[in-house]
Amino acid sequence: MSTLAILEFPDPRLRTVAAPVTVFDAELKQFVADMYETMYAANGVGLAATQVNVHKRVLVADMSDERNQPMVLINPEILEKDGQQVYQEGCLSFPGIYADVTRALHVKVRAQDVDGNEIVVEAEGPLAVCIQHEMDHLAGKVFVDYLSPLKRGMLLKRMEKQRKASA
Ligand code: GNR
Ligand code: NI
Repeated sequence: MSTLAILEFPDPRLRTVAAPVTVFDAELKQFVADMYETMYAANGVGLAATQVNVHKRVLVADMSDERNQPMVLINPEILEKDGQQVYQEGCLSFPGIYADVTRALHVKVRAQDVDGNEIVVEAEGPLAVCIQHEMDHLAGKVFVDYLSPLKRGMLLKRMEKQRKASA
């Protein structure tokens, strides 16, 4: 296993649209293990393959306090979504910045597991936020895209300042 490097904004590779996974082999299983290791090492609740510069439709998440409920969704598709919630989001690709984003409260997602078997996941609240946030990454979208230009500019300037201060 190994931890993978996480791309940080404004890296243009974060805008890549991921391709569907078609081969469910040992290499994919190794990649998923590396994504878990990377997510846990970075104390993230989720991670999309896009963030580690692999442009395939793979995401991992673990919303549990004990960090012992790993979930992987391959080729995820939203079947249903409803309701609305506002949640303060952060992103490993935007260190140190947080902002409220409005998303669906409840999502029903069809995906595949590492063996290629179909799974259907229903999620509400924070897990639903996380799944939508990760699915956005796979489409080349990031959470600051939802903010007003003014708010986005402020936060990105703040992030740049912190980056320089810690360099
Ligand atoms: O670790 C993460 N925390 C988080 C908090 C609120 C909403 C979404 C997230 S996902 C983020 C990890 C990440 O960047 N995934 O892409
Ligand atoms: Ni993110």
